[in-house]
Amino acid sequence: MTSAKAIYAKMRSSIEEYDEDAAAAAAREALEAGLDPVEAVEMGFAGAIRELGEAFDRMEIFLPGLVMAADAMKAGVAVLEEALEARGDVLKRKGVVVLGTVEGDIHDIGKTIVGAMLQANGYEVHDLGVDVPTTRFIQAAQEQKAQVIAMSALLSTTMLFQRDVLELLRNQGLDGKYLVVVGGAPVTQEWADEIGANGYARDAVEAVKLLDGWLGEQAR
Ligand code: B1M
Repeated sequence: MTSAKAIYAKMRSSIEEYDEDAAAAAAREALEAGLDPVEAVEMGFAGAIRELGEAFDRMEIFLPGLVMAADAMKAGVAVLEEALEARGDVLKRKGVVVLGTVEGDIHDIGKTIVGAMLQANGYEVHDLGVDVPTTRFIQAAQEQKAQVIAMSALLSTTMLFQRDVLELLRNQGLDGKYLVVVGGAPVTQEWADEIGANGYARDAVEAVKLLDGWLGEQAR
């Protein structure tokens, strides 16, 4: 059987080569080899896409390249996501989460991984997608009778909308009704504290731990 290291190398080069089919094939190989889907995303795909982001920053590659790399990563993540979601079927529901990437922001890979991990760990996740208007988070939380509002932001300009959602909750007298978790590359614990979010998660695994700390007990 191919080693984990060799599979991660294939996953990595599929992103560097903008190859969607190769990314999906490498993700399937990771599953067949029994690798953990979340670890496979981090070890195989995520490092490569972050390095391309840095190359983009240095103007060594251009936006179309980054878009094609992201498409390859999405094709690979979609394969792993299915496996994560299948895992979730056997678990008891711990709580309802509305999740989205904030207004003005179309980055969806990290958010999708967080959603898949939460679902795999027993949460009912309503993924609102990307570029989600501030009011929509609250409306969806009310409609779905959610306990948690989860917001992803990848841009230092759009993370400000996380604060807007919290302000709107306060203005509507809904302060404390929902547990609010924020995340995304520019987001920090300090930012979460500053805007009055209930929690911050660095990655998908941390997000599950955080929500389990809040809601896990009620499912037991
Ligand atoms: Co964009 N982009 N991008 N981009 N992009 C970044 C974020 C950037 C850091 C790249 C760079 O310049 N080095 C930079 C932001 C700078 C800043 O503001 N600090 C940037 C920029 C500038 C832009 C544009 C403005 C470029 C332009 O047009 N000139 C533009 C903005 C578009 C918009 O949103 N309005 C743009 C566009 C794009 C693409 C469309 C090309 C593509 C996105 C495709 C897609 O998502 N469908 C893209 C990509 C791929 C990136 C990088 C390279 C990779 C993001 C990614 O998918 N990472 C990114 C560089 C970087 O992040 N270092 C970059 C992999 C993913 C697994 O990690 O998303 O961090 P991540 O998610 C993690 C954690 O953050 C966390 O868990 C996840 C799993 O571990 N997490 C949460 C995320 N959400 C969470 C929520 C939680 C908890 C944890 O609870 C709710």
